[in-house]
Amino acid sequence: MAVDLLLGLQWGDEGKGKIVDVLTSNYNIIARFQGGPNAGHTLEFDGIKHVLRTIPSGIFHEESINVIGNGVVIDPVVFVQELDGLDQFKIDYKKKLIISRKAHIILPTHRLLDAASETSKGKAKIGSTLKGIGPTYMDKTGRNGIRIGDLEMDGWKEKYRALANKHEALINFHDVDIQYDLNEMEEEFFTAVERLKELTFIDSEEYLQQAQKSGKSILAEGAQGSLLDIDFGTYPFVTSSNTTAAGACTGLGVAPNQIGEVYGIFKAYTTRVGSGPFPTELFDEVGEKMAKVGHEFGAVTGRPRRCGWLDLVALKYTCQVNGVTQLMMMKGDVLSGFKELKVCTAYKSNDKEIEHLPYNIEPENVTPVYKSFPCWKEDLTKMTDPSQFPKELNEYIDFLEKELEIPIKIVSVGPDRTQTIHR
Ligand code: 2SA
Ligand code: MG
Repeated sequence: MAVDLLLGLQWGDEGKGKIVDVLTSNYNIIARFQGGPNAGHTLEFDGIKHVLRTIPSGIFHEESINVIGNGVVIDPVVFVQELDGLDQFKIDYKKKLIISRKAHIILPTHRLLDAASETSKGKAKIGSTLKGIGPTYMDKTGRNGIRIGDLEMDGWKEKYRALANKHEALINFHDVDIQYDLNEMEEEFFTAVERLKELTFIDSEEYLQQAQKSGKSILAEGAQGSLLDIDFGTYPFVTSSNTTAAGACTGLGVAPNQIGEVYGIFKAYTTRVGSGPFPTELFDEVGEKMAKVGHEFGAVTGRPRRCGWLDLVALKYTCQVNGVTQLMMMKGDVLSGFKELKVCTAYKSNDKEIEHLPYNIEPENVTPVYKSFPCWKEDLTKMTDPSQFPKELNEYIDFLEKELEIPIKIVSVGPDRTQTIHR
């Protein structure tokens, strides 16, 4: 059976956690392939809200196996906090959570390096979540990293010490004032590692190939969004992994011809946390209303998210890079009662209208060109069927489908599992 993918098409926080949770009953295995505890996947059901960071969003389902693939970076300290969270709900994660030996480990000094690097950049900072993501992937590509499989071998602590010492020298090199107690951080880290070692480590590429052969269905769960992709995102204001479809191949060991459906998730408007260009960003009360009604705050850091209109130029680009086959529109309910809606259909750049995403989308190079729509007034949150959709919402959906040439199969009308409408 093919491996289906679920990806965010904007700058993250599109609602991937919720949709994986909704789709999980169709899949035997849910696998994460990139990113790490910088992700915050929010799931809501039975009146409780859960935020997952490294653990795949299938963990709450009785039957599904959850795989953390080789492309993921794991912070044992955060991971154990996540396990503690699951303990409260009596989730038997020892049975349904498995980790690739090839996944890299975030060390305490990676977190410090992240902070030192960001502080030294001053105003030019990336707006990192400070979880040590960038430095860990740097050590991966620099061939210095420590992997989950190392924990099963003798001598990994020496390797750890050598790397941590090097990191300390690098932190000093940044010459910034960060306060920390490394001994305390290491104690917490080594304790967490012991707990992590109670879980099952596997060669996940082999596991997933065998699972496919035996007819198991697999859903790969993306983290962050396509515009944060290290190659195709708004570099350098991106994360350090490939968040696009290709990342699932390298992050799980799945071949390109084994990919089936590519589900692309987008919000009916756009949000972004952290720094970097955002052509359709709103700085007025309309943007404030989106943030307020949509509860647009970072699931991990609590940072307020920047809000703006839907950017179709960017969305077309990410649909293309990912080969999206089905779309899911989230948070249309947030826009109910807005005076009007706008969609950016092109950019004005050097006095020309362009419809592709150019290299530079900083404000000095592009100005959005908008098409306006009347907005729906009805509360969507109680709706259960597309036949109840107001005319204006249908018009909005039809327009987007026509422009993107991909069907919108799910419309989400609220955070809860049940507030999901299939078309
Ligand atoms: P990093 O930490 O090095 O990956 O940060 C680099 C950029 O990537 C952005 N980024 C994110 N954007 C949206 N959501 C993310 N996850 C959390 C959430 C974020 C939070 O789901 O709410 O709680 O603040 C996420 N992770 C990374 C980040 O803002 C930088 O622009
Ligand atoms: Mg999130």
